[in-house]
Amino acid sequence: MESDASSNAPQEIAGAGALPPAPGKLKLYSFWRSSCSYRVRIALNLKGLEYEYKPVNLLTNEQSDPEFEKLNPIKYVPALVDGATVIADSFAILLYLEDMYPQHPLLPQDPQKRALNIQIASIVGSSIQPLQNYPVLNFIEEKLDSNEAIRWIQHQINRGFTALEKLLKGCSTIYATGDEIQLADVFLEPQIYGGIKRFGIDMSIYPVLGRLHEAYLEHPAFLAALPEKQPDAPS
Ligand SMILES: N[C@@H](CCC(=O)N[C@@H](CS)C(=O)NCC(=O)O)C(=O)O
Repeated sequence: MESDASSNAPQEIAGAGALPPAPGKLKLYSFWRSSCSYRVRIALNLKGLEYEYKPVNLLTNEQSDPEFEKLNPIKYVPALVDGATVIADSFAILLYLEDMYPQHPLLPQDPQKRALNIQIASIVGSSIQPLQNYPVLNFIEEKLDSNEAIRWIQHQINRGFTALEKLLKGCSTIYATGDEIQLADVFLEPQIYGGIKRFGIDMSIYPVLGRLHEAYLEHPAFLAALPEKQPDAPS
């Protein structure tokens, strides 16, 4: 990990807020292939916010670097530093960005639509992604083998995608909950993209999700956030 976390992370860091404001460019601690980091990159792009990319290599365990642990005690990417404010966890970061930088709102005012956005975000963020995270995979690989690990992930993703497809049945808008990109989309695309590219998920059985995926791949905010376009992606 590039180590300027210490200079940007005051000693009392304990989460968002509290510290005196210090102007500065946003810094995103990210790993190119991390779907949680990908969510935040999309939102930063949508909101037109410039940021400095701080790579954290999960394959060499840089998330366990004590300097990074000061930013996120649970040792996951992403983490965002905004002046003296440090926030980790993609959901918390997205809500913070929504409050601080309201341009291109991600959460609709309409209560039903807002709840649907949060439900979709939650399915991806709580009921799919944590089940495919490295500690889970490594555990299954160690106890069983890598084939079982991939079968486990595919099962969990298919279970989640089946629910999402039902939830979005009849969706006729450009994006998941309307003709503007909203929170649901920011969660959906990194999960769909990783499902296809890393875990070989067959999207032909998810026509709505498949159509949304194509729409996302035409949007500049999503294109610029693609894993392979990040500075730490292998060339
Ligand atoms: N709820 C957290 C989850 C973060 C998370 O699981 N990050 C993964 C990458 S997508 C990670 O850092 N994994 C490293 C590890 O498991 O050691 C969020 O949304 O930010």
